[in-house]
Amino acid sequence: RTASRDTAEHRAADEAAALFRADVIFGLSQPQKALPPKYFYDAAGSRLFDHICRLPEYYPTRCELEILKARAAEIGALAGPGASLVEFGSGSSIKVRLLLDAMAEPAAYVPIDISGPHMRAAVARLAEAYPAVAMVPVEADFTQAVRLPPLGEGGRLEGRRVGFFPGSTIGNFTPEAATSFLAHVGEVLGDGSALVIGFDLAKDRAVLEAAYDDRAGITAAFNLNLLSRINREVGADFDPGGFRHKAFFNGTENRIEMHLESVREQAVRMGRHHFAFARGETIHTENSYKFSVDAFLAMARHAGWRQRAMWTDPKGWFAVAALER
Ligand code: AVJ
Repeated sequence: RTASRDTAEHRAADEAAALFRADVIFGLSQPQKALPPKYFYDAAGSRLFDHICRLPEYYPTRCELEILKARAAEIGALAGPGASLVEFGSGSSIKVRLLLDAMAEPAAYVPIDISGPHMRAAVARLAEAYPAVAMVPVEADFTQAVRLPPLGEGGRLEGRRVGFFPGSTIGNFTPEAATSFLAHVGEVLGDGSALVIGFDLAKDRAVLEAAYDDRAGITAAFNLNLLSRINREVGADFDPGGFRHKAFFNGTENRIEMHLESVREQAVRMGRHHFAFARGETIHTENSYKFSVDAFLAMARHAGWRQRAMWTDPKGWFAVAALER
């Protein structure tokens, strides 16, 4: 270990790698093997996800953009002048432009994302378009406790703090975990803050299943990329060709489930660990919960948020809530 490697940044990277390894070993040791969906987003996975958002079957992005465009002025008004926008899981930071354009003199944009390089590239593009807005990227796993950096003359974020959590990423959490996450976001943003949050609505099974199993196979590639990432970063020997993408709506739990199904009996090695797969056995890689407006609002209320506004697209497929505390 050289001195130059021993920087805070490298220590953080080593820690993240150790956590990834531990999460993989834990997840693959369960009776129902499972992996956390946050690990989809390495460089290749982030690019595949951006592709998913443009697929004809993947309606959430288009529906949400339609709502945000129609309601941008209202969101700008509730933010008020000089507000700071904090985005949880910012990815390519495309939707946020609609909000920044509608806000009066936004003070700062604070994207929080687990995929550092992808986020920094997006922030560099944004900084050019919004030279007056302070760009404060935070490379962090927003499902863990995050602290906002101090900002502004008083060492605090200026203006109102407006959280932005688009895309129905809240649907990755179980309802219990979603409620505690919403409470955590409330503590991070503080009293007097607002939260603009998108969530996906229950709808026809065929529409849902097509959105998570597109004809071009991009969602399949996104799901399978997780195995290549584990091979590369944790030193496993998955044969991605030995698994197939599976996505279905679980009507009891109101969620799309994604799995990777082993097409044959096989074993996977990871250092001294050894994971056996029966033919047809799956790794559960993602839940994407679909909500009713009432069920969503019940979670938000339990987490200490009040409803300020609730909007849906004309088809009633997706919803955006504006919450306050
Ligand atoms: C980023 C969690 C909102 O659940 O729709 C898209 C991820 N997975 N296609 C979703 C995803 C497969 C997406 N979220």
